[in-house]
Amino acid sequence: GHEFWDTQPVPKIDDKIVESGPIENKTLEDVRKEPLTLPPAFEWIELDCNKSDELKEIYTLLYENYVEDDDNMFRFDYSPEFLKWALQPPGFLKEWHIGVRVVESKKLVGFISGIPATIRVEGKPITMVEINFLCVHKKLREKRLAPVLIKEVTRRVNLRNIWQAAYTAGVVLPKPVAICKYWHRSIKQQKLVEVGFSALPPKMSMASMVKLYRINDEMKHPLRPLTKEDVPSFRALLDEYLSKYKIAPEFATDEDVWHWFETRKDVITCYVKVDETTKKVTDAFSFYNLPSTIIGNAKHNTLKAAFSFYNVATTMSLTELVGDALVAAKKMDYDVYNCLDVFENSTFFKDLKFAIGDGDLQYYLYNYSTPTKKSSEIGLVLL
Ligand code: NHW
Ligand code: EN5
Repeated sequence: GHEFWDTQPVPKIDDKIVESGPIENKTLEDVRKEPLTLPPAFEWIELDCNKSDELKEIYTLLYENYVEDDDNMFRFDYSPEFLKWALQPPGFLKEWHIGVRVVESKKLVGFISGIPATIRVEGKPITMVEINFLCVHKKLREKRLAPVLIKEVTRRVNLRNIWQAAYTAGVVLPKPVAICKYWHRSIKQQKLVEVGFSALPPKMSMASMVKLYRINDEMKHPLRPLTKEDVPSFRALLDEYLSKYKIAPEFATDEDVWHWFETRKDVITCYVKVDETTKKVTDAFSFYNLPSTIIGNAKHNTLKAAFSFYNVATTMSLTELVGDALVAAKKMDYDVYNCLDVFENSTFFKDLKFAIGDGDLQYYLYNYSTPTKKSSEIGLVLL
C-alpha cells in the first residue's frame, strides 16, 4: 500500500485506463489558504535563484542528497547555473521554489520545485506544472516529509488555477504513464571502467575497447550553435515534430525556445543545420550537461555526462544527427552520452553503439489519466 499516494488523484497501479481526462475536478474554493503544517522545528521558505547564496543552498542540498544510482556509486551534481536555468523559464514563479529550513540553524533540509509548462496529451494542450528536484536531507529520510512538500507545492499550484502536473522518477509509484530506459554511449572508455560506470567485457582489452568506441574528430554535417535569428524557424520545426508524440511539451513562444535552447556553457548545447537558401532550420540536436559525483573513488571525483534533450532530423537520418552530437560531446570532453528510449531514439542505439543502462525512468501525470504509453510515444524530456 501507498499511505500517501493512495490519497492522491493518480491512477491505481492495476487500473486499466481507456480514456483520457482529469481524475478529479476542483475549484479555487476547495484549496486550503494556509501552508501545510510542518513539525515545529521546521519552517517554509521561498528560494530566490537570482540570489547567489540562496541558489548555492539549493545546489549544496542537492549535491549532498539528491538522486543516486542503484548501487550508490554516482550522485547527480546539477550546477548552480544549471539550476538557475532549469528553475527560471519564462513565466516561472518564485513561490514554486519551495524550501524547508530548520528554524534554529536555518539549514536547508528540504526542497521541491515547479515550473509552468504546456504539455500536449494525445493532442490536447494542458496547462501544467513540471515538478522536479524533490529532495529531503539524508538525515531526515522516511519521516513523511516528502508528502508534505508534495502537498504544499500542489496547493500553491492549485492557487494559480492549475490542476495537472508532469514529473519523472527512478522509482515506481502509482502510476507510470510510461516506463523508459536509459541507454549510454561510452566516450571515455578508460575512465568509465576505472570508476565502475562500465565493465570491461571479459576477453576484451582496453585497447580494443578504445578502438570499438572511437568517435570522429569532425562532424559529418554543417551544424553550428543555434542563434536568436534561427528561433522562429526552429520553433516551427520543433512544434511540428513534437506533435507526432502522445505526450510532448508545447513551446508556445520564441522566448520559451530561446530560453530552453540557447547554448549556455556547461549547461545546454544546441546545434542546428540551416538551409542555405531558405535560411530555415532543418535539423537540430541538443544535450544538457549533468555531471555526477563519483562517490568514494580515489582517482576521479566527477563523471561528465551529456544527456540527450531534443533532436529533430529532416535532411539526414536521426542516426547521423546524433552521431554528430557524439562528435560535439567528445570535443567538449564528456565521458559519456546518456539517452532515454523516448522519441525514435531506439532506432540509433545499435548503430551508434549505445548500451542499455541499469536505470529506468518512469513518467507520471498528476490528476490526469490516459492509457499507458510506449516509451517511443513520449516526446518529453525533463531535466
Ligand atoms: S525524482 C527525484 C526525487 N528525489 C530523489 O530521489 C532524491 C533522493 N531522495 C530523497 O530526497 C524527480 C527522498 O528519498 C525523497 C523521499 C524526497 C524522494 N516522487 O518523506 P518520506 C522529482 O523531483 C513517496 C514522489 O517518508 P523520503 C519528481 C513514497 O512512495 N513520491 O520519504 C518529484 C512514500 O509515499 P507512499 C515519492 O525517502 C515528484 C512517501 O514519498 C518519491 O524521506 C513529486 C515517503 O515519504 C518520488 N521521487 O523522501 C510528486 N520518492 O504513498 C509531484 C518517494 O508510498 C506530484 N516518494 O507511502 C505533483 C504535485 C503538483 C500537482 C499540481 C496540480
Ligand atoms: C528526474 N529528472 O540509475 C530524474 N543511472 O542507467 C530523477 N547507470 O547511469 C530520476 N549502478 O548502467 C533519475 N552503466 C533516475 C536515474 C538515476 C541514476 C541511474 C543509471 C541509468 C546509470 C550506469 C552506471 C551504473 C553503475 C552501477 C550504467 C552500464 C552501461 C555501460 C555504459 C557505457 C558503455 C558500457 C555499458
